[in-house]
Amino acid sequence: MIQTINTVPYTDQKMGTAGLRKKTRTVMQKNYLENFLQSIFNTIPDLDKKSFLIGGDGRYMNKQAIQTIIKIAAANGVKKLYVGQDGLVSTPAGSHIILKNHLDGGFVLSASHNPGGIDGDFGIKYATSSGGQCQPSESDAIYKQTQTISEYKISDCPDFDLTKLTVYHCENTEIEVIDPYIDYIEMMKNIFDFPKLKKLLSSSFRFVFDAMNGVTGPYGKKIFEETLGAPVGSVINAVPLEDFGGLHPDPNLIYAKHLVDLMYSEAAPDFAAANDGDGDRNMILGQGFFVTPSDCLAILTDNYKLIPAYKNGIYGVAKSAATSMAVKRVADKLNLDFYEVPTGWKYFIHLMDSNRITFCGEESFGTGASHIREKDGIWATLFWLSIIADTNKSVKEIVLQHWKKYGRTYFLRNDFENIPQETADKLMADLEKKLPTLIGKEFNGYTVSEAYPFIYNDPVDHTSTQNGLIVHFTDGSRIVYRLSGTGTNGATLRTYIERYVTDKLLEDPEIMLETLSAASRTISEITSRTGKERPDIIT
Ligand code: VG1
Ligand code: CO
Repeated sequence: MIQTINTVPYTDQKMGTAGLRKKTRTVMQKNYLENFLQSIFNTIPDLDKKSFLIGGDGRYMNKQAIQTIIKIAAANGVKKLYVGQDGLVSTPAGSHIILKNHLDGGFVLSASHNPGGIDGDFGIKYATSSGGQCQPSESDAIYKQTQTISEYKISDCPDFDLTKLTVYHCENTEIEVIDPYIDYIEMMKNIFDFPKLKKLLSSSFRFVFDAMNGVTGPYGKKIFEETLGAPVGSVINAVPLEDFGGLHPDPNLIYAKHLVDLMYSEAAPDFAAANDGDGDRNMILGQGFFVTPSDCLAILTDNYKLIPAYKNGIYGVAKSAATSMAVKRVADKLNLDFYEVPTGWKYFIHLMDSNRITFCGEESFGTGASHIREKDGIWATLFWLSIIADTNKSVKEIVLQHWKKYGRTYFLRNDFENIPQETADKLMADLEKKLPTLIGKEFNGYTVSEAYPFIYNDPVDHTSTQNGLIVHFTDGSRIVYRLSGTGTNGATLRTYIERYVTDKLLEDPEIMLETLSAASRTISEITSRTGKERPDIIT
């Protein structure tokens, strides 16, 4: 039976850089999830002809939320739902399932790399038939609904057992529990040379894949151990846990410290990769060596010919504005088209759909390609393994060779967290006004050559001045300022600092960027406005 429940709106359900992301306890409030879901369905016509995917990264409240989505979708007359077995699906595999089956969209329940648990975060990435997250015009329409919603529809059908691969019915909706792994693995086999990778992983090559207790555990086991022959135990933190075992499932030098420590120790294996909670981010490490995500994109692009799916040529490449210019140097050399977009993977979708790019990436540990419409942590890992299998070089040798050829872009992201929203908004507004006056001025020896807000117009509905402020210096260095759209504690100011050199290839990035980082603080007046002398997190 379908029930119509009266409700009152929540006014904070605006989607950010990657869907709706909130404290778990916020989402647990009465009708919070229901309102958001009904608001989405209110914007979609002809639901009786529409099919959606549901799954998540296994975090706290996933299972319950899936049952709620099923009941609300059924009450709204949705034709069919595909649900990942055990409620699991990684963000990249979800994108593939939507595209392969021509679904009308999907709900990936994840706050990505944010911690889980009742005191952690919860999130919903709402994807459309594009296979990627909805566009700003679509999230605006949904947000409007959330502000005026007065009722939602829900079925009283029972909870379904999602451990079995079977078909259920709720109202007129068919619910099929699907294997969330098989199609994704098949796609990877079609991109990479699996026999060659198998030779590497079943040799004496020592490999670790850290799933950080997120959803890529089972994917990693199936691909690296069962299919490619890596020794059992190569995939660590491989069981998706509701609280990620207390880990902050963000693959970077700070939150994956256990892995970094291993890679800088005597016992270091040859190669390690980590993925975030929902499997779209990656971190690549060699023995005593860390690859920055900006370099990762540049190096993968430079090596595209080694991969069967790309050997006959690729379209162009794109990066978010905040990402370093390293990939641009490769694009120039290889004569590939190059694009720069705002932060957030949704901005790459249009470039992929129009065959303008094949590879893209963000400095926030995201690399991917047009096989799907999300970034893809396992894809990046397989790509690195392919380069190693082909060249027989270590990670460090591969990166060093790249720097010798192209120069090195030192890059750091400084995050100032938990700033009162008003303070952060005022800082950015004042800085934007001040940009023209910076030109020609010198800060710690760096002279500003250009300063402007990043504006993106492709397609036109992406236009926004909220995409960051960019300051260029005469030596090619850059600073980008922007506010995070995924945080759940006040505002986070991110400053992205980069400096390009062709000598001094093996220095410490913090030392190489020290004076430029200090200049970034002077320009933004961060210390006088927030009292923060130093960033809270440097990645
Ligand atoms: C951050 C990153 C951005 C990334 C987004 C989603 O957003 O900076 O590059 O696309 O997270 O990543 P923000 O607005 O906080 O800077 V994930 O792994 O959630 O999908
Ligand atoms: Co993620």
